[in-house]
Parts: sequence; structure tokens; C-alpha cells
Amino acid sequence: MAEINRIVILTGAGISAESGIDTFRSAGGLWEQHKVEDVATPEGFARDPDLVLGFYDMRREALAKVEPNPAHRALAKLEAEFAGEFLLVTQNVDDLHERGGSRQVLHMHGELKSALCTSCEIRSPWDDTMANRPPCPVCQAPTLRPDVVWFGEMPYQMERIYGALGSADLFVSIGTSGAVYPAAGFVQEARQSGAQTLELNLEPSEGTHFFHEARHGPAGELVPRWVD
Ligand code: BV8
Repeated sequence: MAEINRIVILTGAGISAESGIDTFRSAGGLWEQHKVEDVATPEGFARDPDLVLGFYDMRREALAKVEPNPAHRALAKLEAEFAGEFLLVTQNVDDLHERGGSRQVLHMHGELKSALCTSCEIRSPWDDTMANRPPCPVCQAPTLRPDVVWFGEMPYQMERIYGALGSADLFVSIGTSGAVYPAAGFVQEARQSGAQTLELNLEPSEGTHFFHEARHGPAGELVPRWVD
């Protein structure tokens, strides 16, 4: 990648699919098992906190049983070897990028293994269950929620992301349907800044026409081949 100096990568649920993590919108995916408004909105949490805490407990438990796949490891290799600026933004709340060797991961939708206390508003590392209302490790109040960004909530570090998109010369989107904003709009931001844009996905995403190039197939095959 001689002429490329600044890379921004966006990943979605598809990069973790071959590790055995359910995606959201593929057949049998997470959203088929649950209505989004019931488990991924503040209103759903207010209405039935036990349902929501149980949904995220189930996903956190599933995460402990799976491993990163070659796509995660290829991105870690690229981060280690690339001499320019490199930003990995993920919509995923799993820790497979980190377990695959990535050192800097920007979780714009939060993380399953983090808890947010709605009383003291402090985040704590978390890999236990929450449905039994454990005390916040900081203020001891029984008011933990998953530290994930629900629909209608502002994703994390948006200024940093838009700053990187504004100066990127390569934007690569991996394993995302392009169904959720603002992440789905990143390709347009990158194009406006003159970046080359590449989609690596099992099938054409909703925004595939915005990309200069699109390659379709499993991330576990496409990403290592692209990195090498
Ligand atoms: C916000 C929570 C505003 C954690 C999630 C325009 C602009 C801004 C907002 C909006 C807008 N229009 C509408 C909105 C509102 C909304 C939205 O986008 N709605 C959609 C449904 C239309 N957006 C929001 O609410 C966002 N917040 O805008 O706030 C604001 C402003 C000011 C102040 C306050 C607020 C928040 C969005 C975040 C919601 N939280 N997750 C969790 O439970 O995980 S979103 C959820 O969907 C996940 O995070 C997931 O990452 C995300 C996107 O899904 P994908 O990752 O793409 O997964 P999906 O299953 O859809 O697709 C998988 C893809 O992989 C498929 O294409 C498949 O083909 C492919 N694949 C499968 N297997 C493989 C593969 N690819 C390669 N290899 C394989 N093996």
C-alpha cells in the first residue's frame, strides 16, 4: 500500500460471523429473535430491564465460548505492519478484535464487556451477568446497564471518527449491512474527502453503490487476502 498513508476501517457483525457470533439481520439473526425496540432502545430497557439485561447476558456468555477468526487476525497484522495512520472503528460490541491482536479499537456502539452505572455514570470493565442487578463497582448502587449504544443514543467518539474520515485516503468497510446510521454514512464522508473506498462483505450492502470497489465473500477469506 505504497501511496496510502491514512487508513480507516469500519467493521460490523459480519466480521465476527465465522467465529460463531450471530449477526443482526441475517436469517435467524439476533433481531429475528428479539424486536429491536424491545432490547436495543432506552425505552425498551425502561419498560423491561430484565429482558434487556438477559439479552446482553446471553450475548456476553456466548462471546466467552468463541474465538477470533482469520479476518480479525489479518486486521491486527495490518495495524502492526502499516507505517501510516490506522484507525479501526467497529460497530461490534464483542472483544474479538482485541483477542485477535488489534491494539487500538474504537467501539462506536460500546462493548459487551463494559458496564455503565446509571447512577454515577461511570463505566467499569464487566464480564459477569447483570440480570441479578449486581452493585456498581464504583458507587455500589444496583443500577448497572450494558455499556452499549442503543437506537436513539449517540455513538461514542463521533468527532474523532469524522476527523479521521476527513483525512483518510483509504476507507474499508467489512461485514456490515450498511443499515444503521451514522456508521452507514461513513463511506460518503470518506469519498467526499477523496479517499478510495472498498467494501468487503458477504453480499452487496445497502450502501454498496457508494464504494469505488466491492468484493463479496466470507471475511475470513477476503480480509487476509486483501491485507496480504
Ligand atoms: C443515533 C447496539 C442520534 C449494541 C446497535 C440517520 C442519521 C443518524 C441516525 C439515524 C439516521 N436514520 C435513522 C437513524 C436512527 C438509527 C438508525 O440508523 N436506524 C436504522 C435502523 C435506520 N440510528 C441510531 O439510533 C444511532 N444513534 O443516530 O443517535 C443522536 C443524535 C444526537 C443525540 C443523541 C442521538 C445509534 C445506532 C446504534 C444502535 N445500536 N447496537 C448491540 O446490541 O450490539 S446497532 C446494531 O446494528 C449493531 O451495533 C450492529 O453493529 C449494527 C449494524 O449492523 P451490522 O453490524 O451491519 O450487522 P448486520 O447483521 O446488519 O449485517 C451483517 C452484514 O455482514 C451483512 O451485510 C452480511 O451480509 C454480512 N456478513 C454475514 N456473514 C459474513 C458477512 N460478511 C463477511 N463475512 C461473513 N462471514
